[in-house]
Amino acid sequence: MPASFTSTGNGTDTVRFGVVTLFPDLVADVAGYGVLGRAVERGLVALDCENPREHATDPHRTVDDRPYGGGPGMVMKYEPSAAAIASLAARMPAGSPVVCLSPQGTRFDQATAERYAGLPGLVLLAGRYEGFDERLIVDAVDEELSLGDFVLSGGEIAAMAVIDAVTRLLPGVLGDAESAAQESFTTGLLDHPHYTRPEQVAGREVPAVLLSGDHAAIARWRHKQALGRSFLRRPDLVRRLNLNAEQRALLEEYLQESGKET
Ligand code: 9D3
Repeated sequence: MPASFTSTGNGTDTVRFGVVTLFPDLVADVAGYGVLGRAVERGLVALDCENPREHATDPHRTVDDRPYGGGPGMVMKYEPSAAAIASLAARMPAGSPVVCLSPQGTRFDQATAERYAGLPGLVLLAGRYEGFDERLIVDAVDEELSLGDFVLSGGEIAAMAVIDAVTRLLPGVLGDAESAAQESFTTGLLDHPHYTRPEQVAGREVPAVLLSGDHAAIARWRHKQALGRSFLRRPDLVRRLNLNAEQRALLEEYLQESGKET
């Protein structure tokens, strides 16, 4: 088979996500909706949870303990989480990296999602409390990922964000229309604004060009909007792009029309 016909490169076109979590029901519930839910139903992705609590050996099934050195919060114990990872690993394809969701991780982005979409499987560690004993991270974790600089109550919602973003990139998951729309994200710009019926609502009109039927003019307007909004809201994205002369002219036009100056 030529390389251009291969998809995930794992030979089965199923990506397996293993999640170590104290809340497996939360993970299963979130995975039941929308694009991800359909991908699971169709066997394009498999989801498999393992709960450290099932690997706690004491009568109280303890998974956390007080931090050495003192201070607030609790730390997830090494042994129950290590045993959960080992159990899960036995059901994962060879070469599935272990990724820990953590505020200390590097920022998750679309490039990371694309890299994971080429793997046969991925083990995601979702912590609670202050996170895992550092020795578990050193011994068992290949990468630490964060969603950004804000505080979540645990790693599960972050793990689901990773699973959702990766799943959308797998062949056959999105329909043709959705796949085509997704490609525009890869331009590295924010989206242009969207409008639907009615033509007038709350005294506000649809921009006339979108009703003109002039497809070239519409494409130019959308590109101008995408450039202008990206420049104002996400200058970091625009700097990375190195705009060509035509794009700089479009951006100039946007800024003039919006009453801002270069
Ligand atoms: C308020 C608790 N903290 C004391 C300074 C630190 C802290 C520990 C554990 C903050 C958050 C968490 C739980 N967060 C995650 O597991 C997490 C996360 C996040 O909080 N923000 C962005 N990305 C991620 S990925 C996993």
